[in-house]
Amino acid sequence: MKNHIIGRVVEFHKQHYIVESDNSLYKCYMKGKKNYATIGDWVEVSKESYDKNCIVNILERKNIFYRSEKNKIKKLAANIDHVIIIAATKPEFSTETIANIILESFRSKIDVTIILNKDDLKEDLPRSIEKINAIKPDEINIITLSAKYLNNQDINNKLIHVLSNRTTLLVGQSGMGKSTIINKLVPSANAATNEYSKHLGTGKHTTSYTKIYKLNIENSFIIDSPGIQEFSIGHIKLNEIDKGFPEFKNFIHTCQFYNCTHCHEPFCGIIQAVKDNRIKKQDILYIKKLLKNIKKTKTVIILFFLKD
Ligand SMILES: Nc1nc2c(ncn2[C@@H]2O[C@H](COP(=O)(O)OP(=O)(O)OP(=O)(O)O)[C@@H](O)[C@H]2O)c(=O)[nH]1
Ligand SMILES: [Mg+2]
Ligand SMILES: [Zn+2]
Repeated sequence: MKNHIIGRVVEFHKQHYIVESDNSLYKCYMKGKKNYATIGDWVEVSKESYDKNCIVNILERKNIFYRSEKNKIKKLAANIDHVIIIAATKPEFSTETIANIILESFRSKIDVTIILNKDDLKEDLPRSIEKINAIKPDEINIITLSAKYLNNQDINNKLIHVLSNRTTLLVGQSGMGKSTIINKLVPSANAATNEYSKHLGTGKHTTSYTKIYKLNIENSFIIDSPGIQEFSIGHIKLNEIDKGFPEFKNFIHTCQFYNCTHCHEPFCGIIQAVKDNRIKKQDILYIKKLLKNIKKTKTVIILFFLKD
């Protein structure tokens, strides 16, 4: 199979992919649309011509990060180590969206950091921090910065340690400043940025495709993605999220049923731990907030147990 190569998807456009293999780039299409590849995937490509190659196989993934939109499950990225959620003092951001991204990170067991951008817009800063703190679990760090005025010293002090030695996905609503941060981290990137007021009018985001950039730090990559309009979590099952909650982990192994949903089953370790007050109060409050975002009736029962 001389004309078959293995590479990584480094750009994901609406109709095509760019795959990198041995420092060369290949424009590719997906063979069959059913199980499509996403950014970060390692794939097998059948080389056909200069600008028409076919992805014929997706190699096994370390993980995959999804979002749901109108009951459709969309692949956002694969084989990533870290998610940075970007919010900003302006325009207004949705805490429900942030909570949902946190939940998906828990489900896929990917580390999360939150960046609150545009901290130069001082009058909106305290309220924005308060909004994030209301839904953020303690173990997730929040970094405040101003992408527009970010200098090398800020990058060293605030960002290098969270970006080193991993592939990070930047995700957030339109206008939060994802591409502005990319341009500061990778000056050759030239990622398009735009006044948020302009695209709020049209509902369009500035970045229209997902792309991996190599950082000037060894073994470190960052992914810019188009602004998210809807990040729902219809694809997440309760018995998947629970594994991501540090407090749940200690009790889950005592559930009698391997597929326990911790709602109604007898001999459920979680329900028992809640009854015995062995899950910390602040974690219960946090879990409650997040679970409220999952609009599925089965969570009602656990919410009952998690009453104040
Ligand atoms: N005041 C201020 N404006 C900023 C800052 N960072 C970004 N902006 C501005 O915010 C607007 C949106 O920035 P982008 O980087 O295009 O936002 P994005 O998140 O990539 O947006 P999409 O590609 O649509 O998802 C641009 O006009 C930027 O100049 C900042 O730190 N302070
Ligand atoms: Mg952008
Ligand atoms: Zn259980």
